[in-house]
Amino acid sequence: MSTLYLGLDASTQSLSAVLIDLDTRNAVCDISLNYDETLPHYGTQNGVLDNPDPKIVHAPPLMWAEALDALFDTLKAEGVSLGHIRAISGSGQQHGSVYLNAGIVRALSNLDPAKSLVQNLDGVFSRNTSPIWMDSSTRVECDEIRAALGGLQATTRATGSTTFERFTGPQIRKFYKTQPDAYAHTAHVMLVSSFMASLIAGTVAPIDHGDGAGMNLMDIQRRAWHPRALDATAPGLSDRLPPLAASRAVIGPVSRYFVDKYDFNPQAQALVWSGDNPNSVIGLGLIREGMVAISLGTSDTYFGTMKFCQTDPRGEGHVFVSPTGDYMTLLCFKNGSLARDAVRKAHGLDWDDFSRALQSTPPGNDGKIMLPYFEPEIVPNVLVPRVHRFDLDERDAAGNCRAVVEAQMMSMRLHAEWMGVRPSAIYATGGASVNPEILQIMADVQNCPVYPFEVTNSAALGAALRAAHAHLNASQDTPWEDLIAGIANPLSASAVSPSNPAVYDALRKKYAECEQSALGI
Ligand code: XUL
Repeated sequence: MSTLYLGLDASTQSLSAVLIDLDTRNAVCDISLNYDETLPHYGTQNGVLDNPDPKIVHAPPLMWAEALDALFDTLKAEGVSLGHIRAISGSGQQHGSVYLNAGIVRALSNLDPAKSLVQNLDGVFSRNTSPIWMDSSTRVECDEIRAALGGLQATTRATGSTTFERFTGPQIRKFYKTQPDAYAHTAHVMLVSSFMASLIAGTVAPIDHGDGAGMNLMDIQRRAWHPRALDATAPGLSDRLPPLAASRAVIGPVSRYFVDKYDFNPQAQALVWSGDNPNSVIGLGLIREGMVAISLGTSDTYFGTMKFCQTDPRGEGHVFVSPTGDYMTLLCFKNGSLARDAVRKAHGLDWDDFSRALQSTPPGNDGKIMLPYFEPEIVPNVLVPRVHRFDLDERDAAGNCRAVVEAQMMSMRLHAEWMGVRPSAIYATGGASVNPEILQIMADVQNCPVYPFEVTNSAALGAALRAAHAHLNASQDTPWEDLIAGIANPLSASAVSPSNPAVYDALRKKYAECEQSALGI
């Protein structure tokens, strides 16, 4: 019998499944079900509901439950051996919250396989929609909670991040303030991750430390609910939250619902779920301090593993708990491919021309610097977009191409310094990671090797690996290194080594000074 582990990923637009076979070290199944296409009756666009106020972004939690049935129907119809799965875990888009009345406990423990999950969940929601991470409507509540916790630095030290509009605490506070009756009828507040885990396990699931850290409610050092943060958020909140747990925690066997309906083994274990970013840390193999992934997408993100909990005194970055039990950091730079594209288009270039421009200009760009805030920026915090140029002519096409990429890489290095951990290896993912010139600049600025690493579904893969790790470690010691070998490793043959690091030591100082003078910090 093969040894299968299942990882699910309830992301913004789809529910995905990755099934790994540890005997052959292969992903035997990797499927994704798009909410808009498969479940059009919820009326979502890109997985979210339309709202006249662009700051309000919600999704229907019932849709996620229906997607779970649809996904298992598909897997069963395709003949996937669900009965061979030993353990299941999952990943949820971070920060989103689900509100349920007291009826959920009974509904979960009596899930009837003759009905759908949607029918089983009839009448259990105290709020029909879930605010998700794209919601930015809680500025006032952020200010209130931050003030109650003693300001930006105190909040960051206490919960790992300062208050952010999308984080769950400010969202819960807004719900309590604007719909006090519905809040009073709420017996359980769950995250997307813990809601989905509750369905699989047939009981109210704990929230894991990784996703709990994205709520502004968890004491990041003690990994326990933070009583003052709870008080600052909403009355009676501690009674409405589940316990916190390490991400290797087993909730119990899968619910009978899945055994009877989809032929799961009754002994298959249901694990706690975590957020998509903590899961991706595992799916990308970032299991040791100093291992960093840089994703070059619409926005660029920088995330990595650190042993000790350092928080960002400027409040720009986040600290979550990694599934390895270490800490992980996340920095999001809004002007990623957005800015690279804006420069390319402004000079009428295609991507081959852009690469040629990088090849034809020297590392360090003869001291020409750009601050590429084409859009408001998250790191550093820039509210009013503006592109600044220093010793750089706006008409210099090649100089501007190099300047935007060097700026992005220097900004990442500069704004990750608070972590106190220098990267030893960087895994580059996302669309622009296919460009060797961009990776060379990354390697030079960070002065460490860069490995291009194309993975799809790193969150679902990470969840499957977490399931395997927890299941195997119940009977034998299986280090993360052994588990991920050959599954979540990049190809070392394609590494890009630093060749001009010294140039950037000087340029980084100049870049920091330009940033300080432009932003008045
Ligand atoms: C992280 C964040 C996003 C979501 C996307 O803080 O908001 O990455 O987790 O699903």
